[in-house]
Amino acid sequence: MKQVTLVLVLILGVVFGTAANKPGKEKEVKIKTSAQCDMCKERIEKNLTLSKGVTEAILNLDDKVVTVKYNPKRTDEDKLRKIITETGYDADNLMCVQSAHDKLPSCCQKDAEPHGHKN
Ligand SMILES: [Cu+2]
Repeated sequence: MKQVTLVLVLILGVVFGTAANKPGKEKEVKIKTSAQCDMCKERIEKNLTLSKGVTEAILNLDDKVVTVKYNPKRTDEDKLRKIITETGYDADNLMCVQSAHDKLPSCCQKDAEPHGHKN
């Protein structure tokens, strides 16, 4: 009986272990930002793409939502949001890092009039 249990545990371990280790298991997250224009879009996408574990970042200026594809083993949603706030933008309910925000061109700051982008 003991042996049967042991074998079962081993089989379960192999099954779950393989499922968890599937290569290329990418995750996707949508994060709302305070981007204003194409320069913001580029800035945010670049900083995200250059960070560890991110394979793709695409910001949609219509709804200011950036869609990030990432490797969950190398990064996580909180880190991604932190990168955005450190770039000077809000990320979901996280406020931007004020000093980073103040360094942005005035047209990119949050109180700027909407500009440069046509729907
Ligand atoms: Cu901008």
